[in-house]
Amino acid sequence: MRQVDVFNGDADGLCALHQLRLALPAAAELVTGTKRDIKLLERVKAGAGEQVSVFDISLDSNRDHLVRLLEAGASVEYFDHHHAGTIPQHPNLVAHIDTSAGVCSSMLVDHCLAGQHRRWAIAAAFGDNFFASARAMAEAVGLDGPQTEKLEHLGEYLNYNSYGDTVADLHFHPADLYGEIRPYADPFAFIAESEAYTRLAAGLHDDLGMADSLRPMLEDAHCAAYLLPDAPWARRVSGILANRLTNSNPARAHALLTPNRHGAYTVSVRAPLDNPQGADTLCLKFDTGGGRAAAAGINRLPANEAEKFLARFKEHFGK
Ligand SMILES: [Mn+2]
Repeated sequence: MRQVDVFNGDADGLCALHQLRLALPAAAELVTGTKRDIKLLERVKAGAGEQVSVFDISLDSNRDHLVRLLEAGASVEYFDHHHAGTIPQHPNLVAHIDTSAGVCSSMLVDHCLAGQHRRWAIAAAFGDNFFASARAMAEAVGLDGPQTEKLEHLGEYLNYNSYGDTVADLHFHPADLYGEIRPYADPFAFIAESEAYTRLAAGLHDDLGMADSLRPMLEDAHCAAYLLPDAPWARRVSGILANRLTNSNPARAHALLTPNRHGAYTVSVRAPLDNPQGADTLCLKFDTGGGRAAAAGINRLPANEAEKFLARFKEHFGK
């Protein structure tokens, strides 16, 4: 049977797919992109007797094409934790969707596989910045501190590779990065042996070094905003930088603005870790905004709306 695997190019998308294919191998066609390329189902053609598996992209953002595929007779299996809206009722759709805080797509696959490849789900939860979930799973499977820390780094590096304006900004096309992890059932073997792992670790280290000299354009006790330069390193590191700033200043909300190829800004917003609410409602006030309560973004903030955004950001999180 023809199989198409459609996945977000971040740690969660990769690890969700990887777990399922370790358990149920299939020679699949791959459809993926950068973290923000979420309208992936529009690229898929499939019909009767064909199977599409989808990992870690919002159903709501792909609804029309999901319905198109189902009506064409394809079977679709869907794993996701982003805003879904109403889930279409169709006999050919199996939806594993849970938008609860602290649940990522890889944890939904892990649940279906009864924990068969849980270490990859732990890395993914770290990648999505769900530290409490990741640590709880690590404890449950008896990993020690150093092992847990290795999976934390793995999740962060895989996630780091997904940020960019286009796949040209990334160290690896996410489909190629999946090819690198695919031979490894054991994430610790991937960490020890893979050159891809070493390259991502070095890349993140270099990009964070470049970010060291950044100073906030807005900063108080409740929020801070940074403007990044128009450079591939800045587009790659923005998401990781946002997570790191959030983890080291848990009472503060953060916003990062990075110039993109549309002459606009790509915006990453993180709600305070201590009260992870409201990032999505702020971003949804802007045309291309979306995301989750704790972490959201705006894909194309027109340059002339930057000031308006900063004012709204300050107002939204400033008390
Ligand atoms: Mn995710």
